[in-house]
Amino acid sequence: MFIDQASIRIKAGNGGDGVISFRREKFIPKGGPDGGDGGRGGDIIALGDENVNTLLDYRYQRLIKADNGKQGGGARKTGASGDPAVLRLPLGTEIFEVKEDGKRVKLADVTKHGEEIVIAKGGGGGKGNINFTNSVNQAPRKATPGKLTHEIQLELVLKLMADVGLVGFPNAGKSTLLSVLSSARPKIANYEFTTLEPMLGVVKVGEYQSFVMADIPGIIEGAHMGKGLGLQFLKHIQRTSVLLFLIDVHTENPIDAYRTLRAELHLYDTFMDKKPYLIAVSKIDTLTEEEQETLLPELKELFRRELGEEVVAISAIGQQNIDELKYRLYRILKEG
Ligand SMILES: Nc1nc2c(ncn2[C@@H]2O[C@H](COP(=O)(O)OP(=O)(O)OP(=O)(O)O)[C@@H](O)[C@H]2O)c(=O)[nH]1
Ligand SMILES: [Mg+2]
Repeated sequence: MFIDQASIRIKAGNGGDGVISFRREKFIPKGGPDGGDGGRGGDIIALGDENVNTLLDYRYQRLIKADNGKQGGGARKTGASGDPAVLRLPLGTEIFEVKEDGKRVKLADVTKHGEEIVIAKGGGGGKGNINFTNSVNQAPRKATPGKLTHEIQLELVLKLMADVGLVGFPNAGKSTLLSVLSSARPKIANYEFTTLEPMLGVVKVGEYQSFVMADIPGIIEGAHMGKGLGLQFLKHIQRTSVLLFLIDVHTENPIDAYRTLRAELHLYDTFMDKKPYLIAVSKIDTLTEEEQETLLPELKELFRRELGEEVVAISAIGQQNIDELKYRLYRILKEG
């Protein structure tokens, strides 16, 4: 199951206490102080892991604790440090602390594989009585306790990391396109809202280059008010560099369709307006040869006239202009 949001509580380890202890040795009646320091508590660490794709694990783990530091010992022994607790997170996870008043403060954004970020530090160990000896007091009966940590409420939000995000009405052929361009195998069917969760695919460009494309559920008018599957999935294309609008060639009014998609995106996040993009008309294999020669140029001209846009006409199933689309997307990506 794909889960892109989770609430958890975390608690870094407490510091171990420092101890009061005195040397006891044969023939030495009064040994000096030898109480060691407490160990540090374990940290809570976020670790980016490209093999993790969902926040599912965190749905069921409500409190994640790191180990406490151990108390110090005699003979100047420092207590053992507590083991950290490591949260393995999918790349693209944003970590927020939720304060008591409900305010959210961003703590980290996990974007790289292997990247480690300390989310909460373990408490420092207390001082043992060896630290309190001075010229006046050679036998201090003083040690300090380890530092206590407290629980923190976190919210994890996964925003997939992709270069190109697919935007279109349901049934436009988004998943089919991803399946043709990459080795991803999304569910494809001739009904609306086939795709219920986002999926990523790696698109190879030439021998050495590639980019990542994200397929998300279809968008309909009113999505910003929760219609259809709503706009919750748009967060997964929020940080893509390029948007690819896909419009079924049989759409009655393709210009309106494009404007509707734009409006919904805008209502979700005005930043979407600023992203580089490309518009493609899909399923052109369903047109007769004659229609391809008459209707397509008309459609392209319409987009030029009304919006000043150059659209690409493609067929995923018929493999028409798929390479052109790929290279154009790649060029836009490189140019930014
Ligand atoms: N003839 C033809 N059919 C296509 C093409 N691309 C997609 N289709 C068909 O259109 C239907 C919808 O395709 P999907 O890829 O599931 O569409 P989608 O945009 O992912 O749909 P949602 O996930 O519901 O938003 C399927 O029956 C596909 O076989 C194409 O290039 N040519
Ligand atoms: Mg789909």
